[in-house]
Amino acid sequence: MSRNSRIGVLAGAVVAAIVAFVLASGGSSEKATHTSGHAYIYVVGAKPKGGVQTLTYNKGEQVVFTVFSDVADEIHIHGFNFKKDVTKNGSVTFSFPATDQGGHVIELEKRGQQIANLEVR
Ligand SMILES: [Cu+2]
Repeated sequence: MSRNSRIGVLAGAVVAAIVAFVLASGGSSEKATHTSGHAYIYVVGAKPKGGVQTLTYNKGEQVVFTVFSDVADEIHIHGFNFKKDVTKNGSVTFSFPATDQGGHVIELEKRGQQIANLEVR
């Protein structure tokens, strides 16, 4: 085997490994779940990137999440009934204690588009 073809085989193996890693980590259709800590929601084309993810917190923890949005709207957290405006290509951060157990829809209020689910358990 020449030196160049050996390099070619090696490069091919590296590419195959990267493809396998990407498929294993992000290729499934399973919805993302975030547990505790600071969560990030990306709204692209007025839809949540990667689907509606569930943000899970234990009761008494601090809920912290940031929404980045490519459309102007109002972010509404049902149950807690917190609302904040977000500008086009802007972001808004919420931080509050997880006092109410259960599932709470987070949505783009004007569009009626759910962007995440807040689960307090
Ligand atoms: Cu709402």
